[in-house]
Amino acid sequence: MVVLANPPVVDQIPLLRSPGPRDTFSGVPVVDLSSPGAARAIVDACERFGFFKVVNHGVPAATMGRAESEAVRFFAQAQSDKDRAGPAYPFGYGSKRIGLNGDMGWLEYLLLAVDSASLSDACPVPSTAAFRSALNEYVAAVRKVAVRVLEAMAEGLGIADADALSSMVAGAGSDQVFRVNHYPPCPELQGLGCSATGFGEHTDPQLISVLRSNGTSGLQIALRDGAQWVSVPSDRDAFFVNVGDSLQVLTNGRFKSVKHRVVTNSIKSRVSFIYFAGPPLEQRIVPLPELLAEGEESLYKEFTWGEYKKAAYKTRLGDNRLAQFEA
Ligand code: GA4
Repeated sequence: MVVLANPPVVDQIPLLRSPGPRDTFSGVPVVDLSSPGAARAIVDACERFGFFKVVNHGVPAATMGRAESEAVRFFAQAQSDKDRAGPAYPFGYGSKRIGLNGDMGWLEYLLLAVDSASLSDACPVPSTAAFRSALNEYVAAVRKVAVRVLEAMAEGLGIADADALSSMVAGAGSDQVFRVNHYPPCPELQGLGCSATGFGEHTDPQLISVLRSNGTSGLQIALRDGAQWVSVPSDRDAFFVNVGDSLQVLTNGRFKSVKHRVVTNSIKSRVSFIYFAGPPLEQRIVPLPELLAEGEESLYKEFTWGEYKKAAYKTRLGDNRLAQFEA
């Protein structure tokens, strides 16, 4: 067997086959959030893919654009200036290292805490007024989108309490995290047929994640339980929603958390914002009683979000985090 070493610049970062036009997924479900059919469409998309795109969400393009330009300005700084905003854990700037257990990706990022509807005061990054206010405006807007999506989802699932899901992530003490990712291009790999892994395959632990990126593609989702990876066409005007592990449990497996990853581009940089909607640490994550048929039992052992989060931080990115909680 011939083992080829990675080119030095991407040392330690796993390589992926570069996506081609045939990998493009034309079947991403599109939910028009302003339409009366949204509730049904969300449930359908969550059952089929655990993933969908949201249009007519009402967030002004200027809100997204301003946050993006400020992020680009932040990442364009000298490395020493960015490092001053680190380390990434618990919150701040990080580069290449993801999590605490050795995962690496071709990216730099900001991991930020959200309190109520804005960045947490306890989180000093970003420190410049312009970047902070742009992100606060964005976070307030994306959070509303998450709430509307979860309200429509509850309606589509036929749950009597319209706020059953949304209140978990928007009520007092909810655990909301915001992430700004920058995937620089990796020109060294151009023409080699392979690309650097930007963010390795994983599922998100929370209820849902709401993503917005610039016009550079790179996001891939797994179909048929990981048998096929497809590329999601980028759309800077839309949001993309992932079902996370906690929502999988709340629906007793009716919705599946979607495996996804990011492949870097050899020419263009990708900037993405992801809002992770999590419940308070003490929230019990168990199937909603209304979603259990008579006699149906939970597929999972009971746990709180705090317990799940703690366990998640001991795992590697690609691990099946829910496996240890299966009944
Ligand atoms: C995946 C979703 C979010 O980006 C995140 C990630 C977190 C991190 O980057 O610190 C984790 C990852 C994510 C799941 C498993 C653990 C924790 C990296 C990692 C290896 C912020 C989150 O909440 O979980």
